[in-house]
Amino acid sequence: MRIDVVTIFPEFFQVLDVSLLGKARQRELVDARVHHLRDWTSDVHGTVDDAPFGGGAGMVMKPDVWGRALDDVLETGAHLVLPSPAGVPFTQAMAAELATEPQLVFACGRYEGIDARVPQHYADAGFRVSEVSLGDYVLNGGEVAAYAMIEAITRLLPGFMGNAQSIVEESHSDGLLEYPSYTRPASWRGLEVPDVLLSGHHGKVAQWRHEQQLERTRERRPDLLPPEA
Ligand code: 6GU
Repeated sequence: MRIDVVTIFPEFFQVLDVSLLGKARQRELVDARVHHLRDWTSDVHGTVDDAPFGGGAGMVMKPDVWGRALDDVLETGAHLVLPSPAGVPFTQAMAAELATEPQLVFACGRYEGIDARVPQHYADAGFRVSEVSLGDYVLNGGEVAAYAMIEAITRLLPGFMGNAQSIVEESHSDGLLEYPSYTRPASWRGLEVPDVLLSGHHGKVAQWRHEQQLERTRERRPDLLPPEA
């Protein structure tokens, strides 16, 4: 998979060199490239933003600069992703869909966002375009959100993870939160591991874990459960 990131803070993405994602890049499973938006500015100051039409606080990123950048970076069949607190919620299902795309281009906005004609133009030009939010809180810009999405997406690529079963069993892949996990010692600071996990009875372990998933989900994320019959 090819991933391009366009940002005014390319140094944020040094994180792409480390961890499992760094290894995936070394193994050429992921070809990730980071671009500096200012490379596409046309004035000596490298201006990327301007005051909003209609007035109001903050600055808006200029469509002409973004247009030159994205014209250069988007290849045929690319999916353009714009991280934004005003986007649709990013989910595990969306991560799985994006993991099947040949090229993802993340356009990281700062300030009050990118001129709204930019996503409109690339959608009109036939690209898939998604404005996506991580959740109901505000970050200073799209960079941290883009990295979170890149991590969620790339770990689903075939061959990325050593243990495919750990993806199947984890939180959200079955619509429920994950069950609690324990390791040695069986007794720690007066707290005991649940007996059933020491029983060696695989059927009972599976049943207990499913009950724990339901209980946790009821408690922490009732919105994930189907409405009660
Ligand atoms: Cl994707 N961007 C910004 N700036 N803030 C956010 C977000 C994205 N998701 C949640 N908050």
